[in-house]
Amino acid sequence: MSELERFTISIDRRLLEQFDDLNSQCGYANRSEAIRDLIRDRLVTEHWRAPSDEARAAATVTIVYDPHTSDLSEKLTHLQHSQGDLVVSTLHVHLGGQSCLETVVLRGTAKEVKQLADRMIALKGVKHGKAVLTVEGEDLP
Ligand code: NI
Repeated sequence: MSELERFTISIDRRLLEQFDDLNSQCGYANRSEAIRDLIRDRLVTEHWRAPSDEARAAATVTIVYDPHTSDLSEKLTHLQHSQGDLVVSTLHVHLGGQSCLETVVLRGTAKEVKQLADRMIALKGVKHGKAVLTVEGEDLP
Protein backbone atom coordinates (compact mmCIF):
# COMPACT_ATOMS: atom_id res chain seq x y z
CA MET A 1 0.00 0.00 0.00
CA SER A 2 1.19 3.52 -0.74
CA GLU A 3 1.39 6.36 1.77
CA LEU A 4 -1.35 6.20 4.40
CA GLU A 5 -3.55 9.13 5.33
CA ARG A 6 -5.71 9.14 8.46
CA PHE A 7 -8.93 11.13 8.69
CA THR A 8 -11.87 11.50 11.05
CA ILE A 9 -15.50 11.47 9.99
CA SER A 10 -18.69 12.31 11.86
CA ILE A 11 -21.50 9.83 11.39
CA ASP A 12 -24.84 8.95 12.95
CA ARG A 13 -24.21 6.29 15.61
CA ARG A 14 -27.01 4.01 14.36
CA LEU A 15 -25.72 4.24 10.81
CA LEU A 16 -22.25 3.27 11.98
CA GLU A 17 -23.65 0.33 13.98
CA GLN A 18 -25.44 -0.96 10.89
CA PHE A 19 -22.28 -0.50 8.86
CA ASP A 20 -20.22 -2.40 11.43
CA ASP A 21 -22.79 -5.22 11.59
CA LEU A 22 -22.76 -5.56 7.82
CA ASN A 23 -18.97 -5.50 7.67
CA SER A 24 -18.82 -8.18 10.33
CA GLN A 25 -21.23 -10.39 8.35
CA CYS A 26 -19.18 -9.84 5.19
CA GLY A 27 -15.97 -10.74 6.95
CA TYR A 28 -14.14 -7.42 6.84
CA ALA A 29 -11.21 -7.44 9.24
CA ASN A 30 -11.75 -3.78 10.08
CA ARG A 31 -13.72 -0.66 9.25
CA SER A 32 -10.91 0.88 7.21
CA GLU A 33 -10.84 -1.97 4.71
CA ALA A 34 -14.63 -1.74 4.25
CA ILE A 35 -14.41 2.01 3.62
CA ARG A 36 -11.54 1.55 1.15
CA ASP A 37 -13.70 -0.91 -0.81
CA LEU A 38 -16.62 1.53 -0.83
CA ILE A 39 -14.39 4.27 -2.21
CA ARG A 40 -12.92 1.98 -4.88
CA ASP A 41 -16.38 0.85 -5.93
CA ARG A 42 -17.51 4.48 -6.24
CA LEU A 43 -14.46 5.33 -8.36
CA VAL A 44 -15.08 2.35 -10.66
CA THR A 45 -18.77 3.31 -10.97
CA GLU A 46 -17.76 6.84 -11.95
CA HIS A 47 -15.25 5.42 -14.45
CA TRP A 48 -18.18 3.72 -16.21
CA ARG A 49 -20.68 6.56 -15.98
CA ALA A 50 -19.37 8.07 -19.19
CA PRO A 51 -17.29 5.33 -20.86
CA SER A 52 -14.33 6.91 -22.61
CA ASP A 53 -12.72 6.16 -25.96
CA GLU A 54 -9.32 5.79 -24.34
CA ALA A 55 -9.55 4.50 -20.77
CA ARG A 56 -8.91 0.76 -20.53
CA ALA A 57 -11.52 -1.38 -18.87
CA ALA A 58 -12.58 -4.96 -18.32
CA ALA A 59 -15.91 -6.65 -17.78
CA THR A 60 -17.68 -9.95 -17.47
CA VAL A 61 -21.03 -10.43 -19.15
CA THR A 62 -23.23 -13.29 -18.00
CA ILE A 63 -26.30 -14.24 -19.97
CA VAL A 64 -28.85 -17.02 -19.65
CA TYR A 65 -30.70 -17.96 -22.80
CA ASP A 66 -32.73 -20.65 -24.51
CA PRO A 67 -30.48 -22.30 -27.13
CA HIS A 68 -33.57 -23.15 -29.20
CA THR A 69 -34.54 -19.51 -29.68
CA SER A 70 -34.37 -19.04 -33.46
CA ASP A 71 -30.81 -18.04 -34.37
CA LEU A 72 -29.70 -16.61 -31.04
CA SER A 73 -26.70 -18.95 -30.66
CA GLU A 74 -25.45 -17.97 -34.13
CA LYS A 75 -25.98 -14.27 -33.45
CA LEU A 76 -24.12 -14.54 -30.17
CA THR A 77 -21.20 -16.35 -31.79
CA HIS A 78 -21.14 -13.88 -34.68
CA LEU A 79 -21.15 -10.93 -32.30
CA GLN A 80 -18.20 -12.33 -30.36
CA HIS A 81 -16.25 -13.14 -33.54
CA SER A 82 -16.84 -9.70 -35.02
CA GLN A 83 -15.48 -8.09 -31.84
CA GLY A 84 -12.76 -10.69 -31.32
CA ASP A 85 -10.18 -8.18 -30.14
CA LEU A 86 -12.40 -7.43 -27.12
CA VAL A 87 -13.30 -11.01 -26.20
CA VAL A 88 -10.74 -12.57 -23.87
CA SER A 89 -12.55 -15.75 -22.93
CA THR A 90 -15.95 -17.41 -23.03
CA LEU A 91 -17.38 -20.02 -20.69
CA HIS A 92 -20.47 -21.91 -21.78
CA VAL A 93 -22.49 -24.08 -19.41
CA HIS A 94 -25.46 -26.22 -20.47
CA LEU A 95 -27.91 -25.70 -17.61
CA GLY A 96 -30.56 -27.99 -19.01
CA GLY A 97 -32.65 -28.59 -22.13
CA GLN A 98 -34.03 -25.07 -22.22
CA SER A 99 -31.20 -23.03 -20.79
CA CYS A 100 -27.60 -22.19 -21.44
CA LEU A 101 -25.41 -19.88 -19.40
CA GLU A 102 -22.58 -18.00 -21.00
CA THR A 103 -20.00 -15.80 -19.28
CA VAL A 104 -17.78 -13.70 -21.49
CA VAL A 105 -14.72 -11.78 -20.32
CA LEU A 106 -14.19 -8.54 -22.23
CA ARG A 107 -11.22 -6.20 -22.25
CA GLY A 108 -10.65 -3.02 -24.21
CA THR A 109 -11.61 0.63 -24.11
CA ALA A 110 -14.48 1.37 -21.75
CA LYS A 111 -16.68 2.56 -24.60
CA GLU A 112 -16.17 -0.54 -26.75
CA VAL A 113 -16.55 -2.94 -23.84
CA LYS A 114 -19.79 -1.27 -22.71
CA GLN A 115 -21.23 -1.30 -26.24
CA LEU A 116 -20.51 -5.00 -26.75
CA ALA A 117 -21.86 -5.93 -23.31
CA ASP A 118 -25.06 -3.99 -23.99
CA ARG A 119 -25.50 -5.62 -27.40
CA MET A 120 -25.07 -9.14 -26.01
CA ILE A 121 -27.60 -8.56 -23.25
CA ALA A 122 -30.08 -6.96 -25.65
CA LEU A 123 -30.10 -9.91 -28.07
CA LYS A 124 -33.61 -11.23 -28.55
CA GLY A 125 -34.06 -14.46 -26.60
CA VAL A 126 -31.69 -13.62 -23.75
CA LYS A 127 -33.68 -14.40 -20.59
CA HIS A 128 -31.38 -12.56 -18.25
CA GLY A 129 -28.13 -10.72 -18.71
CA LYS A 130 -25.86 -8.80 -16.42
CA ALA A 131 -22.55 -7.07 -16.95
CA VAL A 132 -20.00 -6.48 -14.23
CA LEU A 133 -18.03 -3.49 -15.39
CA THR A 134 -14.67 -3.08 -13.76
CA VAL A 135 -11.24 -1.61 -14.43
CA GLU A 136 -7.82 -3.11 -15.05
CA GLY A 137 -6.89 -1.88 -11.60
CA GLU A 138 -3.43 -0.40 -12.17
CA ASP A 139 -4.61 3.11 -11.22
CA LEU A 140 -6.62 1.90 -8.24
CA PRO A 141 -4.56 1.78 -5.01
NI1 NI B 1 -25.55 -24.90 -23.91
